[in-house]
Amino acid sequence: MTDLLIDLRSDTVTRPTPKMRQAMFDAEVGDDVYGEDPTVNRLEARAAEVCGKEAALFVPTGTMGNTIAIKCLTQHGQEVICDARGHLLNYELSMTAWFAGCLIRSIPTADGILTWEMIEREIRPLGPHAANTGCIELENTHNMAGGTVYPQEVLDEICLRAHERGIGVHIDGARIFNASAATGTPVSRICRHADTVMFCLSKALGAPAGSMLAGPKDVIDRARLYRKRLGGGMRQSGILAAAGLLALEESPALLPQDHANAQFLAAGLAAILGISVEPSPPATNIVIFDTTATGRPAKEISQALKAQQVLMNPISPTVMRAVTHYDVSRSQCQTALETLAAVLS
Ligand code: TLP
Repeated sequence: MTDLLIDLRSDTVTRPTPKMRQAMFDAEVGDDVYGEDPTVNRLEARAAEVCGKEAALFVPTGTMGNTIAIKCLTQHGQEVICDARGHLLNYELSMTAWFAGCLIRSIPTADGILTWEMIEREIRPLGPHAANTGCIELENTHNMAGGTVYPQEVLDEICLRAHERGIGVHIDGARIFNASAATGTPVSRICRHADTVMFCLSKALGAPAGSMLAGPKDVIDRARLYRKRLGGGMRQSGILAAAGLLALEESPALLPQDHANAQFLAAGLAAILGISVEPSPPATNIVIFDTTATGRPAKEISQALKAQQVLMNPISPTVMRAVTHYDVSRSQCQTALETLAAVLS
């Protein structure tokens, strides 16, 4: 990427900071498959502590973290309940089916936020025709619904009621630190009643790679074996964990700036004729906007922007997404808005 580009496609595009690169250079390493990488061990212990869980596992990607969590909380042939726009359902190559052997029962929501009332209606006991519900998956923040955040009482109620029914809950917390920054609630409190939580070091937190899966020790012990089965035993991965540790300690404090930039972007987008932003203002760092009334397909707008060095992805024929992160400044957001206005005029 050249520095001329303003890349709002995702917060996955951040490049490691000079401090992260130095930490990677200096990292003490060992063979993590033998449990001998001191930097990975430190990262796993710290991630467990931040999540308020007994143990945590360093995995290469968020997709692998979710895949393993669902496998650990279900048995072959069960159902997994999630929101209809969930990443688990739409962007993970059906790993729930492929690896865990479960079907997803999705529930449409207005804002990506499920409630116990919605979920309870879809819970199935095992019977001659129905597969039973193995676990519930909640996405916090919700990516494609526009970075929305679970109200804590809604999340708690889902977890506590699900447990009464013997059903586990996994949080896809790829951006749980954004949820924490938006609400002022510590991550450990957000996921207190959930069984497992996955969060990404390589999204809003800015590390070059890696995610964490946290949960009870016996679950994480099993998760470690599944990680190996999936080809995720990474040997001297302390090189990556070193950047992850820095991201975990230092990046959460920067997230309010990304959220303010997203609100700035959303306000500017809403002022452009034909564009509507939903939800507005965005709660975190993801801005979803509808381009229908511009009369131009989202894909075409995206291509025209790209020709002017501004990157934003379409997520449907009439909807686009812009994601703020530490590699886009307020003035670059301003330039992106001016470019979009010019493209549409
Ligand atoms: N999200 C990516 C794309 O896959 C859409 C993005 O650009 O936002 N859960 C959530 C909520 C995610 O947003 C993502 C990635 C993942 C899981 C998967 O993480 P990775 O890409 O590390 O497998």
